Amino acid sequence: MAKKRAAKSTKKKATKSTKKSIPWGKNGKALDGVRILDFTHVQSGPTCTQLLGYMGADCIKVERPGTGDITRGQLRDVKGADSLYFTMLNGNKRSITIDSKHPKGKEILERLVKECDVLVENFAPGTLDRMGFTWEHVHKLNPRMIMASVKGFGPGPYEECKVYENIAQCAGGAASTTGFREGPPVVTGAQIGDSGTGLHLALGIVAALYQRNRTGRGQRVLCAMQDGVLNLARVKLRDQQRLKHGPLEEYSQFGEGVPFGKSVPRAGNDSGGGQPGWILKCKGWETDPDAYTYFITQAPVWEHICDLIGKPEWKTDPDYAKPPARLPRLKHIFATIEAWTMTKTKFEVMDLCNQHDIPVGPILSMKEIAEDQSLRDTGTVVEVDHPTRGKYLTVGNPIKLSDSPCDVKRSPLLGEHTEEILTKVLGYTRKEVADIKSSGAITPSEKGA
Ligand code: CAO
Repeated sequence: MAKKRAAKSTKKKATKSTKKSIPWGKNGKALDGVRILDFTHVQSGPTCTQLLGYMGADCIKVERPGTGDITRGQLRDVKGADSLYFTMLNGNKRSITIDSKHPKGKEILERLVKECDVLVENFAPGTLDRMGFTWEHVHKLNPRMIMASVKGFGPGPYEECKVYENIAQCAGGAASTTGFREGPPVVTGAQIGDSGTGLHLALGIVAALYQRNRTGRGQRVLCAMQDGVLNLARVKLRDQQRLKHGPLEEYSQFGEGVPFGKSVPRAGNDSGGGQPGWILKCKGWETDPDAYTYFITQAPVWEHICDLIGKPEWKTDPDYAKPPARLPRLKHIFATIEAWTMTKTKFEVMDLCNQHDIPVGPILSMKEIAEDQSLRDTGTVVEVDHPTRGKYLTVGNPIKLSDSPCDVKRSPLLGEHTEEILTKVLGYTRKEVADIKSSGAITPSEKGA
């Protein structure tokens, strides 16, 4: 059935897309007609399916009766309402409760497998197999099904391990290369292990959907969090190899005369690219923890920098005029620039530098981001209304498609769409739904197990 529906919708879309009269953004969404069996929880999997939902896929989130996704109740700020942890990761989805260990629950899940195009899951290794949904079984039920998984590690010594965000950051090389040389490894606030891997998985899914157009069959898509983090930390693996050929001259430790060891060191706020940069204090730093700017001494605008900070003599001084001469003096150069930035607010620095194409960026606090009108205007920060918690902010689709605008919808309540999915998607009759209800397959068991 999934095959028929997909073929029909592709044909429909092809006819429609030839109609030039349909204005941009009015011809449906990029993933219209794609139905996702969203068996994800916590963060990595939900990030992936939310993105697919933003692009038009119908995401049917399967949750355990009674409790649902564990994050509904984690880090709660409003008593009795779904947490922001949950609501900000599960927009544009429908929720159905199914006890996957109940025989009737298994039957409903099997019917969903037949009706959906993609199964996305991020259970602990082996969990889905124990539920009876091995790849072989899923593929047999629906050969067109794409089965996409996030796991902590790929095949190898750690493949059975459970993994959370920070473990992935550590195992993927991010933590050992983040922080200051003198201090311990540091994890970053950006969720590169969870959300980063969800993003990778979403790409794998759309690629598999595209290939299915040609082959007619589904496939497995696996993203290991360690791999996802390493992909984002690939510049550090680059530097590891460069170390064999001498010191990393763009790291400030080179200028400070500190020898390099065998592995890529933590680089503090060094820019990591070929253009040296650092975080500098701005006016008000004594009381405002975010009164800082990132400042890049990009070579093509060096002369403008010298003029702006009141050091015109550096333009011709052989110790400062050319990038290689500056490398051993970066600490002094940034201290001098900082003496100037400390006389301006971070926004004044931004204004003044941008007049000369000098790349700088204010360190924005989350408060400033939440209040930023331009991010609201582009739909990157969106306010949605929720029946039990009221209005909340979420992050909309960071990927902007010119013909597939994103309408951000609130997250579903637990089991909000159970009946709708059972009847409209799976074709159960009212009588059958009543029987399912009394079987305990979609409601919490009386024993509270
Ligand atoms: N009905 C009945 N049971 C259900 C169910 C449902 N609808 N949904 C889940 N369950 C059960 C599972 O069957 C499993 O039971 P068993 O252990 O008896 O098989 C149980 O819930 C727990 O699932 P889990 O093992 O995936 O979850 P956990 O809380 O123990 O571990 C996590 C969480 C995230 C560490 C683990 O899922 C994991 O490693 N996932 C892969 C990597 C990942 O995505 N990590 C990022 C998480 S976001 O920070």
